[in-house]
Amino acid sequence: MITFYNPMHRGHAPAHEFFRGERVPCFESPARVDYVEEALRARGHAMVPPDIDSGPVLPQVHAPRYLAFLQTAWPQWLALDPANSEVQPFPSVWPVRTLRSDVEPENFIARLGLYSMDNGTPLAHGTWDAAKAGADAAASAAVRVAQGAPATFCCSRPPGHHAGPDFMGGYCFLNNAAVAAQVLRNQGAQRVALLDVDYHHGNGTQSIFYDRADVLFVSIHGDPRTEYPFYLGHADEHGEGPGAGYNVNLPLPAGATAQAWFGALEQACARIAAHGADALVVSLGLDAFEGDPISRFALTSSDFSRLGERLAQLRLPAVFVLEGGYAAAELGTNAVNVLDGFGRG
Ligand code: OKP
Ligand code: ZN
Repeated sequence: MITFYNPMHRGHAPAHEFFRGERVPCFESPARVDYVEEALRARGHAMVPPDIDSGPVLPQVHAPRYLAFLQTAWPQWLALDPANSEVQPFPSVWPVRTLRSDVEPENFIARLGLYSMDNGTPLAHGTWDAAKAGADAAASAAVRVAQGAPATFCCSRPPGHHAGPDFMGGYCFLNNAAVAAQVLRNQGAQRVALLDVDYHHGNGTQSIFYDRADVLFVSIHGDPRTEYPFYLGHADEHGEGPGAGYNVNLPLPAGATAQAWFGALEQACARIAAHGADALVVSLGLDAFEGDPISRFALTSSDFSRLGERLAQLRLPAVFVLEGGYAAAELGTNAVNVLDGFGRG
């Protein structure tokens, strides 16, 4: 399977995040993608750099003022104090309910809060370049499928599915899967199905397409009553306006078995088949793995092969986009098991 990698990902390497009130090393590390690249190489998958600029597509899925902030955030942070090159900025105040988000504050940390859903998404000097190259890789993977490739893979970090129309969050900055779906639409697909199998609900992707019927969003994830992102991902979120009926959430309780997970996958596949899509985008998080350090599902490495085989039965051209998965040493095996299962199926 042709794979577009992100040549800039290593520049996004923040040192720590907050976890239970303490600073801990980032779970979302450059090593993750190293393991995936190693498995791709070992199993004979071609890897090429992105060849499409996502610049024209980004404003179709993100607000211009968010893109403007994100692109210049690090230089603005340094302009406050050159010593900030060694300091990670974190938001500390957010415009929840009753507070105004239409006026951009001048204060940098206040703007960072305006454009963030959590304090768990650290920025580093290379964040914009890494996120932009990742979006380019997603756009490239989608164009290749639009041109007739049966399937492509976007091997990139940071992930994207928590990034909403105008905010970052959950280690995500630009929504790569949304970029891929939008590119498929721009290239002539009338209907696209977007399946998110990451353990965490893809709140950003859901919100980007919530009022649209052309992109069906289906997600299998840990119940947000107990799992991140907590404030979205419930089963009663069906879409709105023209998008009513085109959003499907299949939350499962933390601790759900692989059997329950594959039951939800059958429901997802039935809805996707009914959509009459021209193409499929898969937000491929591998954190439903039994060994994931921050998630609580129980898929084994061979279950990921079964997932790929089942998705192949949809008989749709597919763009796979890497999302989460924090058992880094097993991430390559698990990701490529899905891709090879799809290739066999
Ligand atoms: C991203 B993806 C908070 C730690 C929790 C949220 C998990 C983000 C998962 N300080 N971080 O969907 O794999
Ligand atoms: Zn996740």
